Amino acid sequence: MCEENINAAPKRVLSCIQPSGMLTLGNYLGALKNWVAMQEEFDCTFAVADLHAITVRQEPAALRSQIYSTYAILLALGIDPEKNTVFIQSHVPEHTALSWLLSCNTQFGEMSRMTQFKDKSAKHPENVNVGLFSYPVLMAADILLYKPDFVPVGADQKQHLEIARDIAIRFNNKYGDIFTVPEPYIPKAGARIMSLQDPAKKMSKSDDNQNSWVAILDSKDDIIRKFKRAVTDSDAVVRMADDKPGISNLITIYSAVTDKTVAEVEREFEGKGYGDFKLAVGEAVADTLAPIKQRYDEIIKDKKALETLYKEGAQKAEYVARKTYFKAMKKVGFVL
Ligand code: ATP
Ligand code: LTN
Repeated sequence: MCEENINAAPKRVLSCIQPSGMLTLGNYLGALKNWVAMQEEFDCTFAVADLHAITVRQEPAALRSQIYSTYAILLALGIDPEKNTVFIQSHVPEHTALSWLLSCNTQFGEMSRMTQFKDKSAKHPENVNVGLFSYPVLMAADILLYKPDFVPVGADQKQHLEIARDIAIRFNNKYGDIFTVPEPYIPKAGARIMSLQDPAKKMSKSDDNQNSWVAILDSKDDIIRKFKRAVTDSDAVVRMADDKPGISNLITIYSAVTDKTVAEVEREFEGKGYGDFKLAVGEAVADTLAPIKQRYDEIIKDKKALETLYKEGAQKAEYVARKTYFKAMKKVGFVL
C-alpha cells in the first residue's frame, strides 16, 4: 500500500447472489472467488438476493431451503460474517423502498434494452412479470444503499451495473450528491463460464439440463462425469480458439482453478487427447470444491447458529441502508 493511503478508510465492496438453485462453478469463478479474495482488503457487504429470485417461479419450500443453503455456502467459502456484513436481502426493507424511488427515476426505454430480461422472458413466456422487467432497478437499490466503490460480478451483469451507474448519476444530478457511482469488478479469468452441454450459452443454475452445469456442492464422481460428457469438437487439440468454444471453456475453467496461464495449459496438454484433458479438468475442479463442500456440510447442520449470523448481518446492513435511504427520501422532498 502506498504511504498516503495508510490512514485512508478501506474502499467499499458490495455484491449479491440469488438463491435460485444450486450455486454453480460459474457463480464461483465469475463472482464468489473474488468475494473471498476482496474481504482481505476491502470493507465488504454481501447479500443473498432472495427478492430477485422470485422474478421466476419458486416453490416456497425449495426457496426457503435455497436461501439457507446459499447463505451457508458463503460461509463455507470462507467469507467471514464478523469481518464483513453478510445478510439476506429481504431482511432489510430499505432495498424495496429505495427501489421505488429509483423506479420513478428510470425510463421504460432503458429497461427495455436489458438482455437478461429478453432472455428470461423468452425462457418463461408464461410468466413475464413486472418484477422481471424492473429487476435491474432493485439491483441498483441493493448497490446504491451501501455506497460501494466496487461491485464484483461475472460479465453477464455488466449491463445491469451500467444501468445502476446511470441511475446514480442521474439521481445525483437532480437531487444532490447522494450515491457513490460504483465500478464493476469483473475477473480476468472466469468472467463467463459457459454451459458444458452448449458452449454458446452461459453456465446457469436454472438450466434444466443438469449435465450443463457443475454445482459447488456436487460430489467428485458427478463432477468428473459431467466433464467427461462435456461437449467439445472433433479436432482433439487442446488449444484456445474461437471456433473451439467447448474446449476453450474447459481451458478457461482449468486455468482459473489452477491459476495457470492459458499458454501453460496448452503446453501441459500438447500431444495429449481430450480424454486426458477432461479428466484433469474434472479432478482440478473437484479438488478445489471438496473443502468447500466439507465445510458446508458442517455449517448447514446448525440452523440456529446460521440464524444468529444472518440476523446480526441484517442489523449491520440496515444501519447503513437506512442512512442512505432517508437521505434520498429527504432530498426528493418527502416529509420525514
Ligand atoms: P440464474 O442462472 O438463475 O439466472 P445466475 O447464476 O446468473 O442465476 P446470480 O446467482 O445472481 O445469477 O449470479 C451471481 C453471480 O454469479 C453474478 O455475479 C453473476 O455474474 C455470476 N455468474 C453467474 N453465472 C456465471 C457464469 N456462467 N460465468 C461467470 N459468472 C457467472
Ligand atoms: N442480478 C444479479 C444478482 C444481484 C446483484 C445485486 C449483483 C442482485 N443484486 C447487486 C450485484 C449487486 C445476478 O447476478 N444475477
